[in-house]
Amino acid sequence: MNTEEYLSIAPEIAAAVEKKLPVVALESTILSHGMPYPQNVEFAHRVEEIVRAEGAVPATTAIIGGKLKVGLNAAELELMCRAENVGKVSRRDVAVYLASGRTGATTVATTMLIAALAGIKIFATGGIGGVHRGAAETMDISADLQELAHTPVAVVGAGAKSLLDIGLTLEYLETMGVPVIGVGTEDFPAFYCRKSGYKLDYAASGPEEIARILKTKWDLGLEGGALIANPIPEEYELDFEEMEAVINRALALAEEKGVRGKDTTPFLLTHIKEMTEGVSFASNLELAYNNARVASRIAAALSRLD
Ligand code: PSU
Ligand code: MN
Repeated sequence: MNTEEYLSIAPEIAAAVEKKLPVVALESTILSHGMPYPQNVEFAHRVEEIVRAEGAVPATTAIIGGKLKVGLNAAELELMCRAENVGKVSRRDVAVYLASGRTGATTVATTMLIAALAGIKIFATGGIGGVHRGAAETMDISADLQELAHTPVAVVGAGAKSLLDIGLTLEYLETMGVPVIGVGTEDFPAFYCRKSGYKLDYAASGPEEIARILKTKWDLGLEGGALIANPIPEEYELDFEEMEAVINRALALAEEKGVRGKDTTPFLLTHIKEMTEGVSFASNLELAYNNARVASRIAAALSRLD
């Protein structure tokens, strides 16, 4: 493999990886295609501050100027947040964007891929992509799930939005051998809600236990990552039934407009936000901050074990 010429890692991050200090990867699709400008700028900085406050180094990823960037400066964060001519880059798009010098925001799948190339093991996001409702017909299954099956990075997320088929998403992860570990809960969380109605097999007691599970998995050479399911803090939780109604309306609108492929997730997110008059946005911010906090603690625990 010849990855050096495509990777641009901030010196602080490269040094931390080298010394096995805690580093937490962060994605940029959440900035460019998941949040409005300029609120996303504040979020981008705040989430990095939270990682630092926990004693870890933040590593936001993106594709800029023909490079896989690991660690963005303020101007680069601004570029991703303005999102003018910034595409949404999943695994299949990576080579096209690099070779043609396009600017792209990284999804969960691509952030995992880049993190692994950079030697980063822990990644915090909001929620993962998954099996969409109606996938039996559309075959719309996020590349995030295949990435979790094959790439050795643990993703800390607040479960998945119920715009997805959560049951099928969990089945898929089981088939692909991806551990799904609840943070202090046996309920798989549904992003805005602490419970999705689906149960998990494992509730970890804390970061140390999660770090031990990850180390064991990777020591054994078991391929792939893990999903660390971290529920939204109670005080920011939204009502499940109300969110279901909103999500159903957004899904109906997507159907009516014939939205397909990679546009589906951003379309649904935008409309959910509009329909909830921004209430869901405040919850979205808080769950992502909480994931960054937990991810940093897991990264620190893993660094102590290594
Ligand atoms: N779910 C969210 N917010 C997001 C995403 C998913 O609640 O911002 C983004 C993530 O970057 C995720 C991507 O990796 O959407 C999944 O897109 P797709 O379904 O097209 O694979
Ligand atoms: Mn899709």
